[in-house]
Amino acid sequence: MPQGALLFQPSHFPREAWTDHLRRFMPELDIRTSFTEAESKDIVYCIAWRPEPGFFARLPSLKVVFSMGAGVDGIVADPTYPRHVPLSRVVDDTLSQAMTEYVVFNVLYWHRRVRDLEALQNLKKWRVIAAPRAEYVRVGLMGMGVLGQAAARALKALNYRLAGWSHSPKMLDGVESFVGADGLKPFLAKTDILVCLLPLTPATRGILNAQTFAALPQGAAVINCARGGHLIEKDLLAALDGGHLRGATLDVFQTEPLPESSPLWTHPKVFLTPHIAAITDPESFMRNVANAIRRMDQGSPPDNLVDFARLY
Ligand code: OXD
Repeated sequence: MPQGALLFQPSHFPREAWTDHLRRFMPELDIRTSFTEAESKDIVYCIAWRPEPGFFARLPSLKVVFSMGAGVDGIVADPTYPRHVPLSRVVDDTLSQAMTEYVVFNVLYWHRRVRDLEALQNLKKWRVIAAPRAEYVRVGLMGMGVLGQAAARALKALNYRLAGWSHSPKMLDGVESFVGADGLKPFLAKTDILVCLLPLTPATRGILNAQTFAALPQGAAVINCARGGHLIEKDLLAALDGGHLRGATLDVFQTEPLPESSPLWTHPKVFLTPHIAAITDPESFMRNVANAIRRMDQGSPPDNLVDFARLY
């Protein structure tokens, strides 16, 4: 029997729909969606997504926080997050599958020149655009964690030439591994389609910048499905407008929702989506939360804990 209540913090999600799943998996759990100061001590479990800074200071009895996403940057951004409280992030086959679909679709989008073909269709122009064979297209994955590895396996099945760049060496059959600061330039030099799946940390913030784009071969494309904070938007626009980059897919932005005034909305070389690359599946997520709480009651820690030294 869980000791204490669970708070579902995310305010812009349909709370009832999400918490109903948890009620089904754990009817005995006291689930709350708000609290007064007097009630704050009851809350020992918390499901969070981008809370206001200072939010965690109001919860003195926390035993665990469950991030509603794979990325936890929006949670650790709160300086009052108590670092002794374990933070569990989403690692789930449904999320990996969704991200893999998004990455594969967008690699194909730039490889098979869908943007150019659509433009021709709009002009009613019949012009053959032949795409190179996949084995000659070099796809570079920045970030070789669970999501990067899942995407790599699917791209490999399509015969792409693959490389991965990561903080520590990751050996995956058919994927050339590049590591750390020294490995970045050689990795970029061999990348026709760059996919960013990195966690957002102080070390990776702004990594998609003018220098990075200049190190890519002429005509490369960039896909950012990690965080808006990775990208220096004005550097991307300069690289697209200057002709060095062929195109970009963006799912995430510095400011979300993307303001109407952003030039990215209408840029002819940008395909953008509203942060939907891989949306956490409520049922699967809540099943995992219920299992983790049960395990904690029996004295075991939850899975997929964030290492606060690395911030992922
Ligand atoms: C995530 C996200 O972190 O959806 O999972 O952005």
